[in-house]
Parts: sequence; structure tokens; C-alpha cells
Amino acid sequence: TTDVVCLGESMVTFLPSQPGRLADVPSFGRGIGGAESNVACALAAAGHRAAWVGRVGADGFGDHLVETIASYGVDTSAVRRDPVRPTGIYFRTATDRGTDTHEVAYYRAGSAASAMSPDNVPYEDLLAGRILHLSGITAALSADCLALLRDLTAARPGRPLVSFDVNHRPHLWRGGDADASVLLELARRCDLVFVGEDEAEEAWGIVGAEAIRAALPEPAVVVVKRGSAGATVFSGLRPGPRSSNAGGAGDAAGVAGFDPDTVTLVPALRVDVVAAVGAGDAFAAGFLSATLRGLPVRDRVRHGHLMAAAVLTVPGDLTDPPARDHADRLAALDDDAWG
Ligand code: KDG
Repeated sequence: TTDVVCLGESMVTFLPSQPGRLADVPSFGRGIGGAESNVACALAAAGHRAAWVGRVGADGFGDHLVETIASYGVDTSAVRRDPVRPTGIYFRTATDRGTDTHEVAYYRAGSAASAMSPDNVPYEDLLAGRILHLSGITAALSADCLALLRDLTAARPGRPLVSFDVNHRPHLWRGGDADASVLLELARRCDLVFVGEDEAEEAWGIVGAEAIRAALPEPAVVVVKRGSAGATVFSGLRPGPRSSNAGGAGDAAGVAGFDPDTVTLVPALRVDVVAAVGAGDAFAAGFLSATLRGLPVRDRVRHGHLMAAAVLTVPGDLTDPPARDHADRLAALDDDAWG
């Protein structure tokens, strides 16, 4: 069986040849982006069976995405091609060193992925893994995509463990019918939630890790990312709204392997940030990887931090994760080494 199935829009990414305003950049290099396929690629590179489900155009950019994602070892067999709508693309400027300020220009309105709906995605493939990984980006793409996330996060028999990265992208919520408050509604229906302290404040006006957990009481695990301070994990066995298959896929994925109601703060590594884009995806991949391996909560977070550190120190969205035995040795270092 597949370990993790990731659903979402992937795009061809254009990275600038030089720093400066988007208006002044003369040329761009091609890469790939897409939060959920980034997670799938990192998981596959770390040795897990990962699949990505998405929708791309019947165009060269669609070919490039499918081929590149497959080259990481990700199963792309359930990706659908849209005969009419194009593959989304986006451009961005270089991040100022040490900061997270960059411009992003999306060309994805009306994209193939925005046409995903409960009527045209392969449910059998989506529900076939131990974990289904989703993100809030999909909710912002279209009313159909929001309906799809609502459906996939609904309680159903045999549901895999549902992992949700809130991924609030303010640009995407401008001018739509829904607003970012739906991300809170969706997150509450999932089993494992990743959210940044900053994005919870920006999207929902909720300040601080404890307040975030109070607003998200249902998921068995809530991981609050706190930038360079690290991450706080709230975990507990809760009956929740999803009637998750106790003893089934959810348990097998190890989320239930926590003592009830624990709060664990795990400091991050301090790195010299080149570009922050993709770090959240790498963190989720590291945490999921260690979860699949049944590692203790501290080590799940440390594997998240290690994968994030690898991506933070390169310009693109994606990089090879540290080898597993290397990551295990780093994760096992004393608290002193982890600051
Ligand atoms: O997390 C990185 C993503 O934000 C990036 O790859 C592009 O998926 C993307 C988005 O929608 O912003």
C-alpha cells in the first residue's frame, strides 16, 4: 500500500536570474512548485511510498511536472490531464537573505487544477494510502476545489488518517467567494494539522500556540510551527468528529502512539536562510516520515526541522532530504546541540 497520498495543484515555478523587483528581472530558471507535491517528493526521496494526485493541462508544462515529480519516485499514475485548461505557473523574486520577503506572481486562475472537484478526482486512489495529505491552498483555488476538500475531510468509514497543512496564501484569498476562515473549519475535520503561529494570526486572528490548540480541539495532533523558535506539538487521543478508524489506517500511521494530552516544544536548528519557500512542506514531510516510522514525538519534529533546514538553505522549493541514517544521527543529538 501507499504510505502517503498528497492532493493539490503543482505549478511550474520560475526563479529569477538575479535579485530585485519582479519588474526588473530579465530571465528566469525553471523549477517546480506545489506544496503537496513537494511533500510527496520529499517523502519519496526519504524512502516512502508516496503518490501525488492532481490535475494539469495537456501541455508541455503539464508533462514537465508529471515527469519531474515522477523522477523523485512519486507515483503519478492518478494525475488527470485537462484537455482545455492550462497548467498553472508562477514567478517569484529572490528572497532577501535572512528575510522572507519576496514577490510572487501566480498565473493559475482558471488552471487545470482549479477545475478539480468531487466529480472528477479518483477517490479510490485518494483514499488508498495510510495517510492523505491536503493543504489549505486547494481550498482557495475555486468553489469546486473547496467542495472537494470538504468532501475529503468528511467522516467516512475506512478513512485514512487525514493530514492538513493550513498553508494560508493571502494572495489566493483576495476576491474569492470564501475567506480564510474556512481553513479553520477544514482543519477541525482532520487528524493531524500543521499551522504556523504567524499564519494563524494572519488568517484567523488567533494569537499563540495555546489559543490555536483551543480553536482546534478535535485533531489528534496539532503541530504549531513557531519559526526559528521551533514547533510545539499538541497531541492527545480524542474521539473527534471524524470517527477515524481506530485500529485501522490512522493507528497504523502512528498518530495514536501518543500519551493523551501532551504538549512538546522542540527547538529548531538555526540556519542561514536562502529562501523560505518550501520549508513548511519539507517540515511536514519530515514529520510524516517519522510518524510513519513510529518515532517519538520529539524525533518527529526533529526530522521535520532537519528536512526544513535542507530546503531553507537552497533557492528552490525542493531539495533532496538528508539520508535517513544521517538524519537519525542528527535527530538523536543531545538537547544542547538542538539549542
Ligand atoms: O509551500 C511552497 C508552495 O507555496 C509553493 O511551492 C507554491 O504551492 C504553491 C503555492 O500555492 O503557493
